Amino acid sequence: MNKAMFKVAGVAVVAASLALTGCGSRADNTGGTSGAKVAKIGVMSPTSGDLSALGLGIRNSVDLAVKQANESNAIPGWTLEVMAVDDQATPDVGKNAATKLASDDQVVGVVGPLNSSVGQSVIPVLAAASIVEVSPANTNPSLTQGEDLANPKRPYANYFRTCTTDAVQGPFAAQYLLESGIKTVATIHDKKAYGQGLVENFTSAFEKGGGTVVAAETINPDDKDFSAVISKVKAAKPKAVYYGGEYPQAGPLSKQMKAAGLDVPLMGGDGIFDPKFIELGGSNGDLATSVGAPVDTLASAKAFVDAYNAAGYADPYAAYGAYSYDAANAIIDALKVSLANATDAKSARQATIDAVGAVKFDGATGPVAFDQYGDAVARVLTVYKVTDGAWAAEKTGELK
Ligand code: ABU
Repeated sequence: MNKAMFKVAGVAVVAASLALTGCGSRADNTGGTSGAKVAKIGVMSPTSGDLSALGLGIRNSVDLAVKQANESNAIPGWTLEVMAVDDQATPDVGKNAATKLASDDQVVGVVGPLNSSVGQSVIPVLAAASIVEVSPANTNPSLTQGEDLANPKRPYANYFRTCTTDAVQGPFAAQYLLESGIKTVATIHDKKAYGQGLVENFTSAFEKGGGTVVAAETINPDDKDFSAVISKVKAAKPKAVYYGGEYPQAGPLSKQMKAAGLDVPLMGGDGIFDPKFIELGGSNGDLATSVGAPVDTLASAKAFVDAYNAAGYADPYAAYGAYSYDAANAIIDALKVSLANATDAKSARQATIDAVGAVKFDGATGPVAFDQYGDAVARVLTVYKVTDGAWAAEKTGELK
């Protein structure tokens, strides 16, 4: 990383202090104002392990938003710092990292995590400390609406997200396949909160639309050999396989499917939308949905993309960078209100939760605001297809 210095402060916890760029004499080495009070925005994502391609983009994008806020003196009298923690895509590690964030009195908000299963263990910890949390990537609907989606009830008032949910993403994929003439699919998921929930949402919409799920199988997230499940699925003769999970399993699964003679597209959700999917075995014709419109084509995201590239981060912003940048800016917008008359960061935590609920601005991904559950009001998705060895956008829109 070029412009941010990350200091190890524990096994899975990294404190980030932002490098100074062009702030003149009033700025100290965090990019903020000398002598100002400090408030920290935590960012939790997997920055090590096989999901780090997504997690590093989340971390860097929050770093960028905070750096820009300091440079513009967005909150007079306050300097913002980033406290980045690595959850390793693991619920227990995330829970410990959340405890570390909550025990730092200067932490007033957290962006993250990536994984819905990590969110399940992190949200209660941050809720107990009255710390606002805005995820750019958790798509499991139960996190905001509870387990009974027919009777939605918000479980935690401190939790928001800038991405849409699998209650939209699963049906969007089902609609795409049905409209493409694919009426029979097999489903496979990894038994995690995201994968299972995505397949459930896909299945009900696919069947409602007249499709048939001819096989429904599961794998374990640490499996490497999928031959047993592939032979069961192949016998059911599906025209596509819909996979709920992430790219570290989906890439090899696609490769092994084709090698076993099951030469049909694998389709997944945002968890497989990364170049790593293709590196790991995904091939031409495979499909993914992901949240939002393609960032590189969005006029609203141009300033973010230009600033991210200019900052020289070593890793791409990836699938959730723009959503992370918007999540951080939602918290920063709220801090303009909650820190205005605060004597210290901790005393502003509850006011920050309240203020995030009221934010409304044009972000990199489009309009940013939250509904009564803490869900994003924006519900745009894109279908991507692997074409000539790279992801290419096929269709962008909202669920009809
Ligand atoms: N939304 C895709 C990957 C993250 C999750 O578990 O929700």
